[in-house]
Parts: sequence; C-alpha cells; structure tokens
Amino acid sequence: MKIGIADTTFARANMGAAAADEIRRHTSIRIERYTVPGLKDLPVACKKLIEERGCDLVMALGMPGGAEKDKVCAHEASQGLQLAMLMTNRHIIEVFVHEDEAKDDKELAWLLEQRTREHAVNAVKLLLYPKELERDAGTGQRQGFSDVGPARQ
Ligand code: RDL
Ligand code: RDL
Ligand code: RDL
Repeated sequence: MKIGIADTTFARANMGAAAADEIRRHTSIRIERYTVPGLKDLPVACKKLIEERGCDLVMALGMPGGAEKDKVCAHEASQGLQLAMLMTNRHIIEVFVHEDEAKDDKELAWLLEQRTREHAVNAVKLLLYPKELERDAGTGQRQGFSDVGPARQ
C-alpha cells in the first residue's frame, strides 16, 4: 500500500514534510510526494498519484490566501478534489488551512503543521485502522485548533 502527498509552493509552511513525518511515526507504508505551484493544481496531482503512481489514499495539502479571490480558488480546487475522489473511488484527505484563520504568522505556522499532522493520522486510520475512526464517531473532532467535543442534553 502507498499514501500520496500532494502539496504546494504557495503554502507558507512545508505541509508535505510535516505529513510525511507524521505518517512515518505511525506506519512504514510507502509515501509518494508531488509538489505543485498552488491549490488548483492539486486535483490532477492527486489523480495522477492514484492512477499513475499507485496510491491507495492521497493527502491534498494547501493554503488558501486571505483574499476573496483566494477563497474562490479554494472552492474550485475543493470541487476538483471531490471529482477526483469520485472518478478514482479513493479518499483524498483535503487539508486546507486558510491564511486568515490565524491571528499572526506564528499561529499560522503552528496551524499549518498541526492540522496537517492531525489529518495525517486520520489518513493512516482511514486506510489501515478504520475501526479507530469508528470509535471516535460523533465526538466533535477538529484538526489544528481544539476539538469541540460532543453536544450534551
Ligand atoms: O495553475 C497555476 C495557478 O493558477 C494555481 O497554482 C493557483 O492555485 C494559484 N493560486 C491562485 O491563483 C490564487 O488566486 C492560489 C491561491 N490563490 C491561493 O490562495 N492558494 C494557492 N494557490 O495555493
Ligand atoms: O478531507 C478532510 C477534510 O477536509 C474533510 O473531512 C472536511 O469535510 C472537514 N471539514 C472542514 O474542512 C470544514 O471546513 C468539515 C467542516 N468544515 C464542517 O463544517 N463539517 C464537517 N467537516 O463535517
Ligand atoms: O469553527 C472553527 C473552524 O472549525 C472552522 O472555521 C473550520 O471551517 C476551519 N477549517 C477549515 O477552514 C478547513 O478548510 C477546518 C478544516 N479545514 C479542517 O480540515 N479541520 C478543521 N477545521 O477542524
């Protein structure tokens, strides 16, 4: 089995390196890397990782900028990723960190790495240990900032 990692040069931290490092902490599965300029280049990179490089699951890592046009770009990329999933019948874990989610550069650097690492764990579980996700069903998990937990009556 293989996990693919597609990331961008646009992002302001090395999300691909963080994902690869986190995956290696949990499994010795093979990893394929593919770096593209920006978000909109991710869908075909992911599809090629699946179809041409034999990946069973791919992580798509990117950072939408803070401007309105960047959010449109992110939405378009996201739709492309959904289409790539349906065309290939493989999961693509979309890890987007919006630049304006963080209050300053320091928090942004932390969030880019933290969300990537938490979704890398999700990717490993989805592919290799799906029962572990089932155990967490309905528990208000988030990636990066704190989990919100289940709602209570
Ligand atoms: O195909 C080349 C580019 O068009 C592509 O890489 C875009 O995704 C680049 N890009 C934008 O053009 C833009 O307006 C990006 C963003 N915004 C963005 O917010 N984040 C990106 N790319 O990763
Ligand atoms: O592929 C990994 C994630 O991108 C994917 O699970 C998303 O659906 C997670 N997600 C968001 O990224 C988001 O911005 C969710 C929400 N919002 C949301 O409101 N509810 C969710 N997921 O279930
Ligand atoms: O309520 C605060 C956040 O949960 C909310 O703003 C989310 O939409 C933030 N978010 C994204 O914008 C996104 O693109 C999240 C993810 N992806 C994600 O994968 N996991 C999150 N939040 O917990």
